[in-house]
Amino acid sequence: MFAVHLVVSFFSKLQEDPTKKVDRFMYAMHLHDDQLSDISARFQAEMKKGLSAESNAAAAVKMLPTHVHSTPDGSEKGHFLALDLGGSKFKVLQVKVREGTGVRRGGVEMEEKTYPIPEELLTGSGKELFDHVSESLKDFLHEKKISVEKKHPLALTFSFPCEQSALNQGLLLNWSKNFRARGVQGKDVVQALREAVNRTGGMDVEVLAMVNDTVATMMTCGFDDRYCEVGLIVGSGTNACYMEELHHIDLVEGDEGRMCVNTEWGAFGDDGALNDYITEFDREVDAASNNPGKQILEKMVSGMYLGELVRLVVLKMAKLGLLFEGQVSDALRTKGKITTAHVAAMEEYKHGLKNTRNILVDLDLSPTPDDCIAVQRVSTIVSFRSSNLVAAGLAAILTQIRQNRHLRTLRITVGVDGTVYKTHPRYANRLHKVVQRLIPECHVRFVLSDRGSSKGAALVTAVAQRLASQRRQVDETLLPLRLSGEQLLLVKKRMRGALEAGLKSKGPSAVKMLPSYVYQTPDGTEHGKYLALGLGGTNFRALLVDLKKGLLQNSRLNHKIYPTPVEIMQGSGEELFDHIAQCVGDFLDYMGMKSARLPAGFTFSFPCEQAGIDTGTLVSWTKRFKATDCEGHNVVGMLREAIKRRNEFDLDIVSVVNDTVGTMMSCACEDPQCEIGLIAGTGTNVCYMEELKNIEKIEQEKGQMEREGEEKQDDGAEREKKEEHAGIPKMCINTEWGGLGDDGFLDDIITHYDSEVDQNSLNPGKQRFEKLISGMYLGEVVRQVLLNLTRGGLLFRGQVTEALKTPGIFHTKYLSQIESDRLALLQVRSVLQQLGLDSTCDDSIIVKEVCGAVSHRAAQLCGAGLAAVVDKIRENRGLDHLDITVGVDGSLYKLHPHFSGVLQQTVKMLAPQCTVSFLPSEGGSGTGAALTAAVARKKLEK
Ligand code: 0WK
Ligand code: 0WK
Ligand code: BGC
Ligand code: BGC
Repeated sequence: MFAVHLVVSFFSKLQEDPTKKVDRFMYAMHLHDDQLSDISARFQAEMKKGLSAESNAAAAVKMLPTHVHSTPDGSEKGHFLALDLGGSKFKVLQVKVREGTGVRRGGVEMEEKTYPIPEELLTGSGKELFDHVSESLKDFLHEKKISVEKKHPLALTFSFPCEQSALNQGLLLNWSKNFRARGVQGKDVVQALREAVNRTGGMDVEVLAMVNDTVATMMTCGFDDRYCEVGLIVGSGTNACYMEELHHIDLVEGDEGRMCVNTEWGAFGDDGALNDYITEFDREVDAASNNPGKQILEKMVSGMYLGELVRLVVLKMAKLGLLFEGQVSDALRTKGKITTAHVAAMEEYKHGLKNTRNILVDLDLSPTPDDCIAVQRVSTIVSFRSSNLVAAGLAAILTQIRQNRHLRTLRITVGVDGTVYKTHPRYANRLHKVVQRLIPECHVRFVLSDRGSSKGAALVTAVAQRLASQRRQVDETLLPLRLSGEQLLLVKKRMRGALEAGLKSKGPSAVKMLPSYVYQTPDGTEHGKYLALGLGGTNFRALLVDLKKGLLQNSRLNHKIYPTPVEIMQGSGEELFDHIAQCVGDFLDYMGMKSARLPAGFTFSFPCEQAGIDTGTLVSWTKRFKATDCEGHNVVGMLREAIKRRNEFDLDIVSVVNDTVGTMMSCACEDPQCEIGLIAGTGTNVCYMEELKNIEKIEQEKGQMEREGEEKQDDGAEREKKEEHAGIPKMCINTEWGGLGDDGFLDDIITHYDSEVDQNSLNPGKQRFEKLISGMYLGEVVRQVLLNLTRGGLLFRGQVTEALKTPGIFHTKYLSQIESDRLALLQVRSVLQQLGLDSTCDDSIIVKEVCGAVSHRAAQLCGAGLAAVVDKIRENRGLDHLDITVGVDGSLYKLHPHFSGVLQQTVKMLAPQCTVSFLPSEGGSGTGAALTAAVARKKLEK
């Protein structure tokens, strides 16, 4: 060993350029571009590992979610206190953010004071450290004459790895750099700060946000440059953050938009990923550090370690006689004697060599000029490697962003801070050049954060405040739409009361309870060919049904749907029924059955007063219909006249039923337990089999009832009861529950959004319950809420566009689309785009929430109404428990992603003594109309 040393020193003396000697000695620290690209690729792989839920726990690079979703948009404003803890200086600041007007960005004023942190506090108890922080804060308030009465929002920049589940919370994973205070790791540092502030007392601050210094730096630079989506620190420590796609961050809920991720790249290599690039000097620095094995990349890059690296290299070369003729001083042997500031000084353009000489002399060495050149070269190589490694890391991040956005080229800005980057000569230029070389497809601008990161921290808080106040105002706006269990129970009670009232009086009752003259559900013996005609919410349907005893499933031969033009819906009654007759004529033509005088069942989805199964006097139009000269007229008569007028074919209209009744009948074929028909579509309504004796308003063969009742009194209780009710004469009642509230009974539930919708509807004051539930109105309720939020500046930047003012623009189908879980927010935005509504990510989150609140309420109210019906049937039959099936149809129930589920939950909650099954109708009410016609015919034949 000694011999080698001799040979080496002999040669060195001879002739060599000292830098060459150093380059050879430090060969391992020279990283060529292909090595840097390799490191970059490794780092990107580590990033993906950190982002994925499976591999995050084992990942060295933690990729910590920051809950910062957006960079500043200029609307931030407010006065904030800020603490900047963790860099080389601890600063307390006041930050005043003025709101920008239009495109002009607002302004930021800052007052700051740096407070030294005594060494012992860095390694003492965490409590004392945070007490020092909060006392410094109090001193700052005092010195800057900031009132201690007022509650001050505070932003904390905390430059250490923290696991955050919200903006104002963060568990310290591990200290780094020279911080080692006890009792903080694993704790919520925001809580620790709150407790210290309470201990200090005499000031009222609310810690609204805690951010990493990289995030704060990105936000600071993002205030003036909207391309800034990366934050970089090369200071006493090193780290970077960037805006990642939310759906790539497995550890955070939601797939929409982006979130800033704090990479904590300082730990890259802690799992050995950089072992082939780590030199003996790095191992020495790590071994002597206060966190061996941790922050491997940071120890190759950041200001806390560069000086030490240089010292160890110089020490080794001196020991090998390659410097100072082998002279080694105690100072040179002493840790920390060469600082990063020394390294920077040695590299200065003009005075670098002079500085190097002075520094070495201060280390009790007597360097030759070559020694100085050599040592300066050592510094260059050490800091060069540092900037190269940072460039490799940045290249990985920028590539990730470019790939996320499927771009060939990327224009982006990196916000930077940190003493090494700011003060180390040539460091910044080297970094820029290497980044450009490694990723030429990215146009990268570097912006220095001029006054530290606290502006950014304040902006994060301002954004958090804006989002928090937005959240509060949105909640307030939506509160009237959120119904409590008590309110739903109340609606159930009121519905029950209205059902009872409607059965009694023939007079005006909100819930009309219209007898349908359908006395029984099909018993499977129905047969024959029937024409089923259906005038529903939006279309007219013609259907040919061939009923084969009990076999419903393939009885539907053919059908055709004819859209009903609005001008027909709102024209004259004659035109409407002529239109219907024309459609029937077209259908019979199409079926080649014009000459067959088919028996027909007519489904008429509007309230009709019936005197028998084949007459129905329209009480009032609902939904989009307003044809004249129809209300108060027998719709079967009007259809017959229209057919006569057409004089092309003839029909034997045997029955007219409401679409709820038709739906019940068609489902009862499949499930005899089906005694309720529910429509949740353009309109809403329900019918059910009521006991004749309860339908007081219709004259009934008094005698008939008594007779049947008496006969049966002899066998056992419950089963008996069950059987008993089967024999009790019933009739299907078309409740027309859409009218609940027309008497003001829902005014405490109805919101001003609903009143707007009602006022703008074709039938103001009517169908109030329907207007809270059905598809024709939900979109309008949403539009009213969105208008309200936009006027409040909470949406679409407060711009109330023509589109938003257009009635009916928000078709209910859009609700179903927007609320479907499969639809990413981007697609919500494209739905809004189609409606001419330009929206941001935040906007579409709010729109989705409004749609959810409106449809959720609709389903709950529908559930409350149905709970009243099933409980009435249960009590009718004196049962403790009722099993019953509801036949259901309608686009809202069938197409909306959540409506049916919420409806069923609500019924279960409000009618616990009933087991209610829901049977979506396949055949639609058309088949039901045919069945009703068949039942009616059978009755006539008897
Ligand atoms: C200044 C920022 C601070 C950050 C520091 C990093 O205001 O948040 O921690 O830069 O650089 P350092 O002071 O460690 O060199
Ligand atoms: C299908 C039925 C029809 C009913 C309609 C209601 O066959 O009778 O009127 O559902 O749903 P909408 O078309 O109003 O969504
Ligand atoms: C910390 C990071 C911080 C970086 C720069 C590292 O030691 O782990 O959280 O961003 O230093 O200050
Ligand atoms: C009508 C009902 C119909 C319901 C569903 C309501 O507007 O008044 O008769 O059953 O819509 O279509």
